[in-house]
Amino acid sequence: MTKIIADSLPNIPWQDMPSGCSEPLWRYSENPIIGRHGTSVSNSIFNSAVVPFGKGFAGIFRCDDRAITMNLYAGFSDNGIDWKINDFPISFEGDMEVTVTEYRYDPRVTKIDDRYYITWCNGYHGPTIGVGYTTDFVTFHQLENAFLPFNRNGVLFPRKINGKYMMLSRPSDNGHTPFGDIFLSESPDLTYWGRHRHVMSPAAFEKSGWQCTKIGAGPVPIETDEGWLLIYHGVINTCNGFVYRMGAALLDTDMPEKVLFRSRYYIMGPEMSYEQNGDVPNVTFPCAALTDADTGRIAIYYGCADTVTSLAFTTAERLCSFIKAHSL
Ligand code: BMA
Repeated sequence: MTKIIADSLPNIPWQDMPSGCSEPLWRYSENPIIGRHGTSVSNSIFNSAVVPFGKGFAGIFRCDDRAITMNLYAGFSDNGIDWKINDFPISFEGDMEVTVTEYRYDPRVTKIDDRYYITWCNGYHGPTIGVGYTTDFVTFHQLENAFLPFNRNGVLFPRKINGKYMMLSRPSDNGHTPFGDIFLSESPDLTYWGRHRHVMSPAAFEKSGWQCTKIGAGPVPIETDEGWLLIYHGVINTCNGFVYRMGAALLDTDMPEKVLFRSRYYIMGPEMSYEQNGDVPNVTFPCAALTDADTGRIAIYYGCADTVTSLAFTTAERLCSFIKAHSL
């Protein structure tokens, strides 16, 4: 049995696996959990991140407003399913050269010590990785951008490894990047990042076509007794445009640049109408996962068609067995 090494979360949102399910993940029956008009100003709410907070949950949401301005909004929930999201975007305190907002999107959140760290794709003369933190989801502090433009999908590990903060990221271009590998960088202080290491490239089309164009880290990696469980997105370019599916890999605990297993088959892709239809069709884009160490349960939050937010479930054991049985 694969064991999750983290806190227990008895109130993790959950639905049992439907009988006869043969997939590694199954969807929440009431998806999507957040509709496009989840706030009074939103055009769409997707690619968002949640964490346990107080007796319930808090989150950082990507809301594109009705001017299609991409920004981050805080939200709160008692059960992880019904969310109340602020009508106003987060405003960060910090160096004004860095806090000036061009655009912000695709947040991830992880708790390290007593701070909830947020990483996101931050417009600073092109997309790069913004970093900030909060302790209360009311006041937000912004640190230096982690990297030079252009970069996306910056995801922090939930603890230091060998005494250093660790971040996955995906160097990119200024447009809808037709390439992309996942890299690992380390930092002593969350300001200066270096010792960059290659982790994974897109797969060869012949071997695993769904992830042959680009890949990017999804939720914060989940620590297990078999390594870091990384859920990621993989993209193929088709005659109808990009299709975003989800995959998973196991990375070495002490050297996360070392890939132990990586799924050849996708673990979920756009199949439901809310995943296939929306502002950008055929996108399933995971940005957060809640875990319960006692039961091994995992609840994955993912954006659907760049329009709404949904929930899917699995267990560490089910997902890791799947990756190992169908490894690239
Ligand atoms: C990526 C990002 C994501 C988005 C995806 C599909 O480049 O912009 O936010 O979900 O494209 O449009």
